[in-house]
Amino acid sequence: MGATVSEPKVTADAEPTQVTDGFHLVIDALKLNGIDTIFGLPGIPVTDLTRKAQAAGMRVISFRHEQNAGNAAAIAGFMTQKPGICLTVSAPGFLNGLTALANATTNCFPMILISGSSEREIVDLQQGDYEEMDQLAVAKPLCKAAFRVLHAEDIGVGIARAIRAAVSGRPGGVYLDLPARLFPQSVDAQAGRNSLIKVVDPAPRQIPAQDAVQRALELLKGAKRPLILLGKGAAYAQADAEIRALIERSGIPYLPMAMAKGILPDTHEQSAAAARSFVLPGADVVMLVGARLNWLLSHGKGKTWGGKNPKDWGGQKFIQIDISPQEADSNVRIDAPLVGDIGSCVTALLAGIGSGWAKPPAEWLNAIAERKNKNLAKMAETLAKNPAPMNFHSALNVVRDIVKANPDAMLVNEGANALDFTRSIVDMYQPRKRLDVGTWGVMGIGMGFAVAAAVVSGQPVIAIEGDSAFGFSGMEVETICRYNLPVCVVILNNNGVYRGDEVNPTGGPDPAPLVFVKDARYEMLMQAFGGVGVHASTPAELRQAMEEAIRSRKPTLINAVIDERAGTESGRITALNPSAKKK
Ligand SMILES: Cc1ncc(C[n+]2csc(CCOP(=O)(O)OP(=O)(O)O)c2C)c(N)n1
Ligand SMILES: [Mg+2]
Repeated sequence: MGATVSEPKVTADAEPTQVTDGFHLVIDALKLNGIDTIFGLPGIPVTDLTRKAQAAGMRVISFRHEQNAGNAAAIAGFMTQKPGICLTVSAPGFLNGLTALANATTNCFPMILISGSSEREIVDLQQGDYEEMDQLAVAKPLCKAAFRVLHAEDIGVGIARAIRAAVSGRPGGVYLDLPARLFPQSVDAQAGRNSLIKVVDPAPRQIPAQDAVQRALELLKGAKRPLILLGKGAAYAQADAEIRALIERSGIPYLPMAMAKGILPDTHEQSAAAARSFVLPGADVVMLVGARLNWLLSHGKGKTWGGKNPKDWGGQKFIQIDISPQEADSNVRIDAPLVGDIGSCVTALLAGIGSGWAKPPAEWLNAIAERKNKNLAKMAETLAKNPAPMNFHSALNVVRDIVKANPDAMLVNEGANALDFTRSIVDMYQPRKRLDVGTWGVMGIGMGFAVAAAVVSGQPVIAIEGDSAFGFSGMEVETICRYNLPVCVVILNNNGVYRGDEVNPTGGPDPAPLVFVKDARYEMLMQAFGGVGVHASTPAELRQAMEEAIRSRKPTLINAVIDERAGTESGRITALNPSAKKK
């Protein structure tokens, strides 16, 4: 810490006193809590904070747009269980970061958005300051907690509260407002050091109640057609060995949600992913592990779950493991809520299961295996085709092989068809390797996630991007080149949103709203900043370029040309889009 204390200052009585200031206290407080990276974008009033943080040994990753810095911070939080830090300037920079903060909160990713802000007196009287905005008030409804620090002596408490709020209980986004005037405030160095807090046990375990564990076990024991559903909460929990033991010792088939893929390898024989539409309506007892019954699971009801009408419940009984006591009954009745952290809950269930647990009835397991094998054979047949031009399947067949050969690589994924096909075709082999659009299905996470994935893991990153999806964060290829990150972006380029063959029905000169410039040369964007750009129109070209990218670890962008007629409107979520449903 001594390194960040400024020069001795000579006071009136000529006694030299060591002083520190707001800048250094923020940096010291973060470092004291093991936070070593800031994702951000400099400008008034945080320019010096980025400089001083770098000088103090922190990794400072500067982006081209705050939303991407925010997404990077959020996914760093997901990967590490430590809050990712996003640093922005006031008003517009803050607002640019806010989308990522709200998305982080929705996805239960721990992050802290730290924004500089303008003069309180002027902001509060609305007298028109530079970048004037009451940022705390704006942020509050969109995140888990929001704090402002006015005095340098309170920085330690402010950072400690922000860390606890971000990672304890259900994780989420926290806003920390640091007004410009805070940074230059000077404080006696010793008093400053004493004001900092090293947060003890920031995410305390939450042990489930024994009667709740019993209730869950009894329900499981009586099940004829049990199913386990793993959500990204299960991935976040880093209880991989316990979860695997629970699944293997109980013999219960499981389904991973997109970001839970890889907790167990997707090739695990108990994975029912290839028989999803069979197991959801067929199961009689479903245990949710860190998965919410939101739209991604059709709210636990309707046809997906065997109900006759969209609002009908399917008759399953549910066990729900969740850290939030408010989650149960949010959509359908939860018969056995199990509230606690996932590691503790799964450990308690394992103890109860013991060694003499009877596997689920063979009838159920055989029926799943039959359905699964049929669907996998059908998929293999489709993947073996080699149409010209390439389609999603023939391109993703290559990606599937590359990921299999490089299971340590991180996989980032966004788009509509580009997302849905990748999720179902590309198997994952390790936990927390797949990072995607999450709960909101938001476009724009791509390059921010890719940068953070590379910075945090040190592993190669493969980003499978729809051409529309890529556009939301595409300028960050410069960031990828600047930091020389081992990121291989593959754009599945079908000339538009969902597909590229739509025409303006009036015959007028404007293109249809969903299509882009035809045959755009996205690879040149990467070349512009010194990276490798490849135009790939066959699976062989794609394979060669991806292999080379992984081998060389050079920033690479592969423009994979996909048949512009290949996509479906809205990908797999046509149910939410009435016009697509009609087609
Ligand atoms: C922030 C945001 N804006 C808009 C959307 C709506 N949206 C969903 S998918 C998508 C793009 C799909 O096109 P592309 O990425 O090219 O994937 P494709 O289906 O063509 O493979 C858009 C714009 C969104 N999900 N998020
Ligand atoms: Mg597209």
